[in-house]
Amino acid sequence: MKKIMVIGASGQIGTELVVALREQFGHENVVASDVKDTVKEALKGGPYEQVDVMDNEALKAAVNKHAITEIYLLAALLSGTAEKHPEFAWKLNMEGLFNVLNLAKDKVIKKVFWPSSIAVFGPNTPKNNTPQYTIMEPSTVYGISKLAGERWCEYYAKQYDVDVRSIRYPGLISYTSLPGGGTTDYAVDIFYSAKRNEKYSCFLTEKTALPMMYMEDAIRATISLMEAPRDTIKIKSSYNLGGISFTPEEIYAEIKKSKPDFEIEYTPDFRQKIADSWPSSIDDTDAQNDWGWKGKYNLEKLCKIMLENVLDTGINV
Ligand code: AKB
Repeated sequence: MKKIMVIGASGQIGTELVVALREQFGHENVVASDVKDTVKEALKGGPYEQVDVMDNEALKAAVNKHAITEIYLLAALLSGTAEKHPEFAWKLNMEGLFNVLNLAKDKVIKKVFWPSSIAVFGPNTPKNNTPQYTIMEPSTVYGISKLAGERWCEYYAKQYDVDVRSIRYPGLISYTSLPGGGTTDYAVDIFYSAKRNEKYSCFLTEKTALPMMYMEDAIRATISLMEAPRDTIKIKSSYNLGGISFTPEEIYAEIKKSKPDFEIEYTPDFRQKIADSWPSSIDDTDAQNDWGWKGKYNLEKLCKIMLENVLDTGINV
């Protein structure tokens, strides 16, 4: 019997993932969990546990209470925030992972999903169509924690036979829940300004191309990877996932087709350096070949849905 726990359920990915998993596997079989004591409206359709993933005993108690078999671990500090709080970012991103991997090593749970990121790449990585295996050398705290996490995932898979699966997410774009503290967040923020008819002040330059993905694609990729037969998952560290690649100038031009008066200015801040160290586009051939990955959303489709659905008040749920 599958019993899933999503840790970091109140975040941008977690909120939509919980909803999608509950639809697929039954509301009672998906426990949303977060460090927050207030439960978001979108998460109220099933069980909720307030847990700090760094508190190993509390985590174990919640896992035992619900007889959890699979954990999706999404609690993490993203790139921008991690630069401001490097030690805490390292602690949260690594301790949480160890606590969950050890539950799988001890056979308390059967399967783990852990998100990596395009942040594992660095300034010396080939920028275009970045391959699965290449120079890494991340230059951000977040990227360093993600690359270390990937190495540990592979180690636990090979040494302890842990079934851990991972994706290197590009920037994720959605309207139900806001991202927090990432470098790719501009591609979400811009829609709220467009909706409010406000000029958008972009913290990256107009020519900064980054890999991005609409959330529905990311959720589908995540669940497909977790549901794929174990022997098809050849990469135990983390799979490249490409999505679509665009610049602030390109997304602005696409939004302007529906909002001709929309204005933008470019005021790059500390996140420009982070973005400059990341790939512009990603080669995800391995994900396509191993577990049949195929994205559905292009920039035009993504902009249409975002403009139709973002609320000018900010968060939708
Ligand atoms: C960030 O910008 O930090 C994240 C990511 C690419 O992992 N969205």
